[in-house]
Amino acid sequence: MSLKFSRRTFLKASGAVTAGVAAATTVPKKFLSWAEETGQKDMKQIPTFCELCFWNCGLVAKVENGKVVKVDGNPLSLRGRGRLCGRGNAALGALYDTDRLKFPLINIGKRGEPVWKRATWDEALGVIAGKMKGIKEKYGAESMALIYHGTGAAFWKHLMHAYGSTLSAAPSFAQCRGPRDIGFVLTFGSDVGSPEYYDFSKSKYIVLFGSHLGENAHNSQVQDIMNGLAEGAKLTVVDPRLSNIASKADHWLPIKPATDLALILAWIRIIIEEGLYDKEYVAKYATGFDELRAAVQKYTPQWAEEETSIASDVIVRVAREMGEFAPNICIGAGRFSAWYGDDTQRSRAIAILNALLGTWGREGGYFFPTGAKVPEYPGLPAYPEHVEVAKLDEVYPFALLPTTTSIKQASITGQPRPVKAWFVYGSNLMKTMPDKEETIKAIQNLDLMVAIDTMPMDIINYADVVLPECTYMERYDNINLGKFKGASEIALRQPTIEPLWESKPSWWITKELGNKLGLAEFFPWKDGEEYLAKRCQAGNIDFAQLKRDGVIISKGGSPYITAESQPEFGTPSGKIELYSKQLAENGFDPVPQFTRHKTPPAGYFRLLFGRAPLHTFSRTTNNFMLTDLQKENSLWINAKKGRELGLKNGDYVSLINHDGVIASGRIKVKLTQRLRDDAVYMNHGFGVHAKGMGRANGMGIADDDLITKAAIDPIMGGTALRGNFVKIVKGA
Ligand SMILES: Nc1nc2c(c(=O)[nH]1)N[C@H]1C(S)=C(S)[C@@H](COP(=O)(O)OP(=O)(O)OC[C@H]3O[C@@H](n4cnc5c(=O)[nH]c(N)nc54)[C@H](O)[C@@H]3O)O[C@H]1N2
Ligand SMILES: Nc1nc2c(c(=O)[nH]1)N[C@H]1C(S)=C(S)[C@@H](COP(=O)(O)OP(=O)(O)OC[C@H]3O[C@@H](n4cnc5c(=O)[nH]c(N)nc54)[C@H](O)[C@@H]3O)O[C@H]1N2
Ligand code: SF4
Ligand SMILES: [Mo]
Repeated sequence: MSLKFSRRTFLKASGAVTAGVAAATTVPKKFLSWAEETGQKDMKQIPTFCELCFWNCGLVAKVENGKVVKVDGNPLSLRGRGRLCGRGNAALGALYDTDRLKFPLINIGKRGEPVWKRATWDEALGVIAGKMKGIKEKYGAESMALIYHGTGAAFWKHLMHAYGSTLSAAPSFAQCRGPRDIGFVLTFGSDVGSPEYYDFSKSKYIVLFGSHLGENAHNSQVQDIMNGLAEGAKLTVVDPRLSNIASKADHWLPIKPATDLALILAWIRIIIEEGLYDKEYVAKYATGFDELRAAVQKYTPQWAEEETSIASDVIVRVAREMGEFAPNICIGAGRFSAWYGDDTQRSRAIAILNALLGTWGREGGYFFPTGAKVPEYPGLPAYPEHVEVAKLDEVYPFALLPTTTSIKQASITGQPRPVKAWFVYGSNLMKTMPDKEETIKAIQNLDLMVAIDTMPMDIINYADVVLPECTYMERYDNINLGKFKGASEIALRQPTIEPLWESKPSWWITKELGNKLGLAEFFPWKDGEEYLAKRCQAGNIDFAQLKRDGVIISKGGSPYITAESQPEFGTPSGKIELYSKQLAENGFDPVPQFTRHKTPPAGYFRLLFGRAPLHTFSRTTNNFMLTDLQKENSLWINAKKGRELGLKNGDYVSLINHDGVIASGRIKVKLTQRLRDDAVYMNHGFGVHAKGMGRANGMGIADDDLITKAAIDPIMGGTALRGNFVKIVKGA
């Protein structure tokens, strides 16, 4: 295997533009005097940040008599800029949900058919520690895996490392961003960050594939694109569905699903053949231009029209517009990219298109971010030496991080080495990973399964022990570092009230469990506050200011290429790789090539899904402030096609997939002209099966019930979720 890039090289690429620390910003006075102005003198205002999705916008909680009564955006936060999205405003609905997990639980029944016994923390952690010791003795510490999503996972990673395992994976990689990240790392030697390094507000032209911004409600990014459009940026959106952002576009290209790569390759060809690319930029920064040119010759506009159903003259016109506005153009990399199985190659093609147009490091394209660092807690002992055992992701040579896909496979087969225990932190795997049967099989093979969650979600029913974490409004978490244009952000999560019921923060749970495992020396901090204060002190960061303002912003760094600020590409050649030798050496196409995907058989539709603007996956589906606004999902069907099938708006139907799997529950029909007639569309996150989720249980249908097939991206192990076909069954 010749995996030439490493986390270090890619960090180096972004480190090149790390800023010096500049003058600190403070909260405007008006903002601080809010309580006085409104006569609420007893009202405390505590800044922290949101965890209702991973944008982590800064918020300020208004707390009266030990109760949070309101949240507002923190004007200093670079992720929110004083605003919260609809979900972020519903913090009280997450905090005061009476369905929350309140006590540790031990399953005295079976996995999948639990019988819960309420336990004390001491008892629950004792059971886990006992099992962990046994597993380490029998199979080695590396047989224990952490599967995670969210800020609090940092403490769990620390515990795992101290115990001796480095095995951790996130569905937000293999089931989400992984293909995009790897496609860009292979091309530019850097991923596109989170928040993405899009310079939308300065763009003259924007192209999006899917990326339904506005429904995908990442706060500052939505603000940026709207600012860009207000300033006159032109927009092309490629999407089989007229998404909200497509409705604002100059061109909506309702592409045949699964054919984006054909369109991108045709665009690459036109841009090369018509000489629309940035010749100086390509000559200076890129390698492999001639090989690229030769490899895309066959992808003519006429050929692409056949594949994509987009008229060839439209394809040519948009390519020429891109050339006209280059380099102040941002061709979005997307975020959820685990679509069809060749996703790394599609993402690479998007990266190549950006490279040809010279958008990397250019105004209105991709900016160079400014990063910040906070030192680790001082004086911690070294982690036990990591003994190299068989790599789980050997078969996916460019899986930069271990994947849930490989952990699942190793849990079932014991190959290339056994995985015998899972900690699942903040990840509702039953809805998140494709092929539930297989996920259940993997879990049934484990010796220990622990879920750390805030809500009684589907996943907890498969756990042996459930640990109730308090919500983000009640705890300290690890420091959050953000890289932005010309500024970095250090953000603090701090409790706005004491944890409710017997829920506890992760810093506490991991410390107690660490003590029981004989690892006390790895947890020397008295509490979460002291942990954070010491780290800040070690980095000369004013912790008092951080507590008061919620964030510390440092300005500096050059966002664009200038004579003094030259890009560094963390690829093996040190250049943008239009042709990838690494891919060729590992048996993959060095320049992306099109392969045709299956289309739905007669009577079936392709199942497409996306985000509900006012929900985050399943994590908000029980939130009483949000269920008021949307309590179930609906099934979008092309109006003409729907009428042919005898369907009316508001009818309830059920769905069966190509493998004969029937989704439980029913879903409301929405007939629309905003969707092609070969696909149906729904919001992900609904159709929650867990009984303890009072408001969410049984509302709508779960896309995940129907995703039984997932092509695996051979390059990095991502599981493609959009290769499933469904039939509509009337009269549900
Ligand atoms: N409100 C809200 N916002 C969220 C989240 C949330 O849960 N709620 N989740 C966040 C997370 S983790 C992520 S990863 C992002 C995901 O959000 P995105 O990265 O924007 O997801 P996409 O899959 O790119 O976009 C969905 C769109 O892709 C279209 N689509 C389907 N198939 C195809 C195809 O073959 N080609 C093309 N061109 N388009 C297609 C669908 O019609 C839909 O409009 O959203 C984030 N933002
Ligand atoms: N079918 C299908 N599968 C998908 C997707 C899809 O659209 N359709 N989307 C994919 C994408 S883009 C992503 S990013 C992944 C995300 O999938 P996951 O990693 O599963 O992330 P979430 O769905 O946000 O996880 C929510 C879980 O975290 C819990 N939780 C919420 N807050 C906290 C907290 O503060 N502490 C703890 N300990 N737990 C908390 C919730 O109760 C819930 O159980 O799913 C992927 N899988
Ligand atoms: S985008 Fe909305 S849900 Fe996500 S962190 Fe920001 S306010 Fe919270
Ligand atoms: Mo995601």
